[in-house]
Amino acid sequence: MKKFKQYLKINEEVRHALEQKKPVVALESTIISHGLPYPENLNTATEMERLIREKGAVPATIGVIEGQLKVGLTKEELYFFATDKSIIKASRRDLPYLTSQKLHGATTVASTMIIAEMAEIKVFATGGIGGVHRGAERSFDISADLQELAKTSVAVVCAGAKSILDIGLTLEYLETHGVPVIGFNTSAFPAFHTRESGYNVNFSAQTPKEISRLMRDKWLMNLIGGIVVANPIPAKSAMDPKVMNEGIHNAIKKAEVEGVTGKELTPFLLAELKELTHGKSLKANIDLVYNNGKLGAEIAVEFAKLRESEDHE
Ligand code: PSU
Ligand code: MN
Repeated sequence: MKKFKQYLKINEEVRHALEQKKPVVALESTIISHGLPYPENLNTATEMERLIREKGAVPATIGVIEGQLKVGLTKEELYFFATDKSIIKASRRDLPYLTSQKLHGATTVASTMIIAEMAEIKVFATGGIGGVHRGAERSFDISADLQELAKTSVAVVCAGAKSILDIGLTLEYLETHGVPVIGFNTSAFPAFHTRESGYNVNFSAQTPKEISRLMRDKWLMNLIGGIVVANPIPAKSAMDPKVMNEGIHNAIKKAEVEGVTGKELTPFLLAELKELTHGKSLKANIDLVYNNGKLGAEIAVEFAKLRESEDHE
């Protein structure tokens, strides 16, 4: 048995699906504990699971409870992540601390990818990825999500990256590390609340099936690492880029004045942005997460079909 398995706790439904090679979609818990306010966070997490099931895949929300790496959460556990204020945001560096001290942690994109890979889940749907922060040449603040995409073989379906980040540098970083960025029915790299960022994706795909083939080829060729599937926010939910940019500018200024850095910075900017846009960004955020959940499930379904047909060859 692989030694890391002792840390993993995969729930019955997910374990069954994985054994049967059925489609499974991983989901993160930082978005629940630190990305959205209560009760919207709980409703979103619950509805996300429902949407994924509706598309014929099994949702696997990931988080750390009492030092166990949990894959697939119960209703009570979702509630716990949505309401407990002591849960820390846990990225790669935090995992061994949590397991050795038997603590709780909400997993980021990076740590969710790690745990998904341990469980052999290949598709993960979320809101937005972390990236290179504006001013990173001074702060060195580059999200561990990018390093994870460089080395962990999971496809991450997201609505791009928020423009609280330097999107140009984020894309350069991904290019350096050989991470394909695929636009779903778009040539523009989306900026979370808006469908465009002023930057382009590397490639675009029109169907979930095309994306599943790219995943298969990348990993069959042993090109280890992740894939970013950039799925723009639905047009009806998208926000005005002018309003967003102004909000972002003010949020970053405030963070500088208050000296917010490190892992606190992303949640701080997100909360500020919500204030500044009077909750409109919250609705956009939830809509794009659902949109990603649905696409993630469709990709997982196609990927499972591909694997099945290969098993018969
Ligand atoms: N971007 C969002 N919402 C989020 C996050 C990012 O729009 O909730 C979370 C994700 O969990 C992501 C993490 O992995 O923040 C990145 O944090 P940092 O920049 O500290 O690496
Ligand atoms: Mn950071």
